[in-house]
Amino acid sequence: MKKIATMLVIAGALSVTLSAKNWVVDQKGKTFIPSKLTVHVGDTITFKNSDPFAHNAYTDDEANEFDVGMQPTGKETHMKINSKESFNVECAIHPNMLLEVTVE
Ligand SMILES: [Cu+2]
Repeated sequence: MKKIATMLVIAGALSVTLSAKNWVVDQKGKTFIPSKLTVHVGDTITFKNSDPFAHNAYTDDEANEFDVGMQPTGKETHMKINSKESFNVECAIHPNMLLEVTVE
């Protein structure tokens, strides 16, 4: 009986782990690639920087608050989706950069 309960706990933990996805967004040519993402709560987004200069991705959304700060070439940063609220990510250095994140 105890063994079955343990197995159920493991199966439950596994399904949570498998359903959370990591999405990769590159910053290249002063553009977020891709520029649109559809994600779920619990997912993470990895921001890369392939440009030869720094970026500073951030969002004003309060529920999914996030500010990378200065991100030099080659450095990766991560954000976790905490709330079911769609938001935009912008770059504090390059005002034309826009990433639209839809949270389902
Ligand atoms: Cu930038």
